[in-house]
Amino acid sequence: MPSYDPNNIFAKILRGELPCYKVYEDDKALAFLDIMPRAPGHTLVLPKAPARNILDVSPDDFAHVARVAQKIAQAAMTAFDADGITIQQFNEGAGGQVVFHLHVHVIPRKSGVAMKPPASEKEKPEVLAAQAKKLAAAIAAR
Ligand code: DGP
Repeated sequence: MPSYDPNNIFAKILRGELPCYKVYEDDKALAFLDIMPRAPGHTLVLPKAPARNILDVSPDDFAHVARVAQKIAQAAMTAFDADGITIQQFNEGAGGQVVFHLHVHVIPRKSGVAMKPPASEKEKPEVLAAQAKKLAAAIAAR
């Protein structure tokens, strides 16, 4: 497996070198909206520690990311009036991974509404900003 590249786009977001629509942060994890959402509220949860994917992440960091993903899924059910949640997590190119800092996708779903294809369309900044505010408030209220 290739080694971790500290110049991947999510590493730059974690260092504050690039912006994001943040919904949650603690000492070990950061969560922000996917800018090419497959459904409204599509969120990415990352460990702060460098990890390429499930193959090299520490079990404790992965467990913490899972805890944060659950918190976000529960909040997203109300914030986006969702009927369900899809969780996705890809590993290496062959596994569908495009950005090589581990991340878990939390995707709110409505009954009968298909997800858009991966990375198909950039959402408008004002829409993402409003959604991030709404989801962050729902997480903080839990
Ligand atoms: P994957 O590695 O296959 O899990 O896909 C990466 C996801 O990251 C994809 O859904 C699109 C999203 N994405 C790509 N670039 C950026 C970015 O600069 N900011 C944010 N927030 N999301 C991004």
